Amino acid sequence: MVNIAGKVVLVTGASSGIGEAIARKFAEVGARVILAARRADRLNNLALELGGDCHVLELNVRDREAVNEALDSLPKGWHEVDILVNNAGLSRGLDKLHEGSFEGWEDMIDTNVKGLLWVSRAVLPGMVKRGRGHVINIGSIAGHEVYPAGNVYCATKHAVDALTKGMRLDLVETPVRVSTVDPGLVETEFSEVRFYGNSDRAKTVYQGYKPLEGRDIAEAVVWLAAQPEHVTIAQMTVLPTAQASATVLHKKL
Ligand code: NDP
Ligand code: 8X3
Repeated sequence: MVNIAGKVVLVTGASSGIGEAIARKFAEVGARVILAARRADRLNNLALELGGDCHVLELNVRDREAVNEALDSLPKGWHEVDILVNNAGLSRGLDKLHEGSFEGWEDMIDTNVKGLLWVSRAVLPGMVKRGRGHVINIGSIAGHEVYPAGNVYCATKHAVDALTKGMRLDLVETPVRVSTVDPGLVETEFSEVRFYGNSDRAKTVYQGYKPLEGRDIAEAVVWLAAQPEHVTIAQMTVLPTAQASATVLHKKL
């Protein structure tokens, strides 16, 4: 197994949900974690709580120039990212395509697809140069199936799946590993963001069954990163036991 202790791990979207849980888990096993997201206040609180070797990086992944500047400005000792977790992402709305919101579409495409590209493009050359690294993308069951009114969100997660496969092909001559972890329903702030702050509607998404928690995904991510260097877990789908597919969920209401 690879010893994760001392590795530099960059987690995007570390201010909430799955990303926060991933950052916590990596810190727990002794990694040096770069906590990246827009809400620096949350990141600072998390860094204080973790108390270990953390670096806070205020970052909007949608802003290509800001991504390059932020990564260039990492202090000495934090430049050499060993593990990149492309987790920052969101959904906006749940509407039929012909009734969809242009702004919501841009939020999703710019964050889930372009943001992942900007960060990966900034980090990967260093990994290739150093001859080591691991990119772990957080996709979704929505990257393998499409559900009604999921149109653009599902398209962005299908894009994450395609980009994961593309990266793996392009990096095959290097030791850099590329994986995707694709969750089903995880109780986070995801639905609150999707429904523009309507917390009553958001809560109903997770009622009547036991959803995943961020830490379930964090366990999978850290396990996968700890596999020996010659082992790439290419793709892992993690579902709540009550969920069989993107559209089949057993609820007891
Ligand atoms: P949360 O809303 O709890 O967390 C989303 C994170 O993404 C936040 O930390 C947020 O930070 C960050 N983020 C959003 N936009 C940006 C941006 N422009 N720049 C930097 N960071 C950004 O949701 P989840 O934890 O559930 O979502 C994490 C990932 O998991 C997403 O990619 C999502 O698609 C995926 N996923 C979620 C599932 C679920 O059921 N919850 C299932 C499958 C996949 P901030 O606002 O501070 O910038
Ligand atoms: C998030 C899970 O089913 O809401 O990717 O798309 S779902």
